[in-house]
Amino acid sequence: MKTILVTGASSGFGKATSIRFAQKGWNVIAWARRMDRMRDWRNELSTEIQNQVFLQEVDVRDGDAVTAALSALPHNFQAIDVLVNNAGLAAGKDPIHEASMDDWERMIDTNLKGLLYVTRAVSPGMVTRKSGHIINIGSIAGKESYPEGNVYNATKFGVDGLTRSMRMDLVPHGIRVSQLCPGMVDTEFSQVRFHGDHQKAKSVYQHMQPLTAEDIADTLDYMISAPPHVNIADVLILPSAQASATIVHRDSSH
Ligand code: NDP
Ligand code: 8X3
Repeated sequence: MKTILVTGASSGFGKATSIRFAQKGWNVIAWARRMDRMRDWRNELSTEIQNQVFLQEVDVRDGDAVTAALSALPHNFQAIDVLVNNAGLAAGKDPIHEASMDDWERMIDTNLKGLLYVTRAVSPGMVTRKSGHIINIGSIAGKESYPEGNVYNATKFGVDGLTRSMRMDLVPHGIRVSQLCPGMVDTEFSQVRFHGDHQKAKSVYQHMQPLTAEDIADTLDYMISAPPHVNIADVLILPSAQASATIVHRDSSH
């Protein structure tokens, strides 16, 4: 049985991907800070599938907690075949001269340092086993900057650069490293970005059809299911109404 570790599994892409792989018969290790949210979706699975899902309360910004969580895995969850580095956020959307430094710290600590801590802890086992697949969740924000994207852009450009270098480091060890870069997807992302301002969050997707978390789970499934000699290295996925980070066709019929 294969094992996947998904970070940021309490919501959005991470939740949809964890459910998808549990339903496909994989062992799923699901990490997030909100255990109640992960228990909620696990409880909705059939009893048999529930046993394939191992939940752990982990803040990826805490390197010691990451290492401790891996050490606490039951024997049958220890050989991780696939790591999806998904935990992340945008905090704020403000011009550089006005933005909050607390927001900056949260984004840098989660999107970059958290991804690094998890990768550093999981990849040695993959090297020993000479197999594995690491998928980093980047963003269109890591391909193009946009006004007021500043530090979020910087973290996702960082993920893009890291993905390429990680691929070089791990290619001799039979490990695939890929990146999935979505455009607009309707999850809790915008609520988090706008600090719980539901109106602002809603306006992001007004009069257009965004992607769903299930669209992202589909794409991850496709990337992970490719034959072992195929590495789908870098995917940019956009809603059909989005042409770039800043060009979105809005139509009042939506
Ligand atoms: P959600 O806000 O719905 O989910 C984010 C997940 O990340 C939650 O499960 C949250 O769990 C987890 N998370 C945040 N901080 C931490 C932390 N310190 N430790 C552990 N887990 C954490 O957003 P999405 O599903 O949309 O976002 C997932 C990823 O996709 C992010 O990296 C985001 O940047 C990226 N992305 C999103 C896009 C979008 O339009 N939605 C587009 C492109 C990329 P908890 O709070 O319980 O810890
Ligand atoms: C999330 C998509 O365009 O808000 O990464 O940066 S965007």
